[in-house]
Amino acid sequence: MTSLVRSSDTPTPPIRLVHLGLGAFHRAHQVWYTQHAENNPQQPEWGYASFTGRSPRMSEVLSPQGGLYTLVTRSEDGDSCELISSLVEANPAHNISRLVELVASADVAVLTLTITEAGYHLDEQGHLDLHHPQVNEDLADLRRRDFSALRTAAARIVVALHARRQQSDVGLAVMSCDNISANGAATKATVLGMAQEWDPELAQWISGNVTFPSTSIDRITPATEDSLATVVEQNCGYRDAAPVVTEPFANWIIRGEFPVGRPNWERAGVEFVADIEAFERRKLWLLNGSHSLMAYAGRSAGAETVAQAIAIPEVRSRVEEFWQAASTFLDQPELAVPDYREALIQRFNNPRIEHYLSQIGIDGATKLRMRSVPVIRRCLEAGRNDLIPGAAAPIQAWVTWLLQGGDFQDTRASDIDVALHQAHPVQALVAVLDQDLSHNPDVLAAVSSLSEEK
Ligand code: CS2
Repeated sequence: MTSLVRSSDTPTPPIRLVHLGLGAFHRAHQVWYTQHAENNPQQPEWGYASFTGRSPRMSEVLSPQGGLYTLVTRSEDGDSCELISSLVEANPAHNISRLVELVASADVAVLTLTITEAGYHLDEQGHLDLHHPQVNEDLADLRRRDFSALRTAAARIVVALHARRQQSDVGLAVMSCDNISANGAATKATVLGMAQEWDPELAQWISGNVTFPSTSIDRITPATEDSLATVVEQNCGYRDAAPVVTEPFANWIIRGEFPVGRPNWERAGVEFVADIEAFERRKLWLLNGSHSLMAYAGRSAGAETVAQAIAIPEVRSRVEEFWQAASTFLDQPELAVPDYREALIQRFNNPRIEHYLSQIGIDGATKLRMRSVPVIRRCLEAGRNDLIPGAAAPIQAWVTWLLQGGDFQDTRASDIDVALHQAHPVQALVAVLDQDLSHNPDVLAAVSSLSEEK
């Protein structure tokens, strides 16, 4: 059987988009949307050069295929396969000189990011965390002008923008596609925070030339399993070393400016809106919040996947309780929350998407701060303390999981470890998420209700 390679017949667009965080989600979402946005698929105009996260594996596997891969869209009824060709270069994260070279070019119009919630290194106030060791190490490297081993996305972007200013002196859109509320503002905070510390003049140039659009992004995309290659072989008759599986549903909402152009993403169904916050909250709270809740409550009840978790009546009713609290603060009619909730249940129920709870459970300390803490805050502001048990359900499930000795993979693992060994671990764990809430008796009661203090 032949292997997948990019031949001279394959439409190959010029590189005009750069991405940090080349994982399955990027390939099922931004690259797929970009391919579908082309006016003439035979002469595509927008190609992606993307950089991996920490592991270089994806660039090793995709490079021999010239960036080509198969997207398998998996519905309850079956699979459909599509060859994606809009990714034209797959680089390892450590190839910083290539990143700088690409971003310095005026041909590149947009830099997109999926660097995970923890990759922004923001503190509770939403500023760049200057106490974080990696931020400090990067600042030291920037000051001695050694750019070869920069660790944080912020420092890499700042160095690339520095080169763009020198070489092209034209603007750029830097657009987060991570599950963070106000992700445009978060990106601006991390990039400008780093630039300000290193080179205030560059920070000023960035403020005047670079935009940070906000997005709400959605497509459930589990980690690829080995068996997917066989599905592709059977359906397409070639061997693909890097296929991706995703659900039929896809959504992308954007607010912001693109100073030097962008693909015609509307053509592929992207919505451009003037006000994005409510849409962001709907997605982050209802989908991601309940995902995190299931990641811990589901595993405590013996489930391994989302479909298994939502089928357990106690887990489902905790999800409904959380949604009830969150929906109270999502009352604009255009959000159509009842329909959205119903559609979520169907998406979660898709038995052919094996979305592992352990994958969703990674980095809970950062995710819950964005998915559950804001709902609790809304309850407190509105004096609706009766809703706190629902709003805090994801945190309660996380605390219970940790106190039961459940495993965890978290960039804040050392903070969690310290909290678990305190005299009052429940309170200490809540403090890992939010100091203020850890002093609130209603929140502590809600979080402790089923978890046992050691
Ligand atoms: C999930 C998300 O892993 C997680 O934290 O909640 O990746 C989720 O599947 C996507 O945001 C869906 O769009």
